[in-house]
Amino acid sequence: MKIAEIHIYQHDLPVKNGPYTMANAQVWALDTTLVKIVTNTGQIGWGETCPVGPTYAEAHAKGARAALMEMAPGLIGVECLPLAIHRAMNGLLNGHNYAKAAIDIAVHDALGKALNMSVADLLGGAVTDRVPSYYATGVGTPDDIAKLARAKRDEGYPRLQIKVGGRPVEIDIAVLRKVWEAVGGTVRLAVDGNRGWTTRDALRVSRECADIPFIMEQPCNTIDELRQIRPQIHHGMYMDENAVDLPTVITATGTGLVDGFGMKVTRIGGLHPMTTFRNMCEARNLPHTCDDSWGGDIIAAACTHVGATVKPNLLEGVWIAGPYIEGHYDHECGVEVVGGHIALPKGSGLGITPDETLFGAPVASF
Ligand code: 0XW
Ligand code: MG
Repeated sequence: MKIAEIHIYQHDLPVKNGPYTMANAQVWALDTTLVKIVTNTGQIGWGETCPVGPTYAEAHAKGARAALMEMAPGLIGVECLPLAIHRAMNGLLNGHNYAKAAIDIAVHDALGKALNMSVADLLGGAVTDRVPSYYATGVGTPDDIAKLARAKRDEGYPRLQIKVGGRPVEIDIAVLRKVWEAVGGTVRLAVDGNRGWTTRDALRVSRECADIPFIMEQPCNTIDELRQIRPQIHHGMYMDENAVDLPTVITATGTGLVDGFGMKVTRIGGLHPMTTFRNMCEARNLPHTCDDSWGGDIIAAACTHVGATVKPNLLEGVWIAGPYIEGHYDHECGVEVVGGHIALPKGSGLGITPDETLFGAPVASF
């Protein structure tokens, strides 16, 4: 089964009650990119990539489409198999994992549908049909975030991620104290600086909140800064934005730099490298999330399928943008968080049939 056609679409996803605020980004609406592949046997597969604005990661929506257009002509005729497609993509373009991920997801969807297997089973086998999610607050005031934390805990989320950074660190400390007062001990906590703290800020938070058992996610901007604070902090530390590829993950796990990861399926290049990442984490007993930066039902399904294959005690949760956006691509089987958990889509491939009319005409076809 070979790739015969590639179609690229652009679609806007408005943020519910926007903006969504992080240390380095404020987003009102997201520009997502969808990929439809058609094989020489007529099998269709869908992929997606959706950077959360242009400042969160080294990625942006127009860059994703440009990279896809650069690769697409050279992918026609390539076997619709994950390893073959990654080798072909790497031979056509260096880097740009987040664009390659859209093709990778579409290939897994088409392959699963052709074999009548779910993507989770293609990736090694689902160990559950319902994965835990986590709720990520925006950056907000102590009272607002404590109230939100209580509401989301009550909704059934087993884990909360509190966003901090991009403002005086005293406010972040006040938020963490208030959240602990509100939900302490009843839900797992991550504190995500999204690269926004200096090493000075991170050390101060860890010292002044030593009694609060949270993990620190991507507190500072660079790997060198993480290395610098690592021996001095009282909290476990996870890498998110810096984990841009498998070589970086190999070094981070091999040198004991971090205690786990916030991992994005598109940042690492799609489900094929995500499976290698999952296996490396299992070999080193490191917990991680299965997320993406943003996106609709296709990305949400991809994250849920790989999340369902993770050893349960190592799965920190599957984050999807569903609770923050209106509507679904698949009006019947859209991926949703219910009671803080996500049901694994049923059926073959991703288990999602997007309503193509939502996306309009392709911006490019090959
Ligand atoms: C909470 N997320 C998974 C979604 C936002 O895009 C940011 C991200 C993170 O953990 O940094
Ligand atoms: Mg993060």
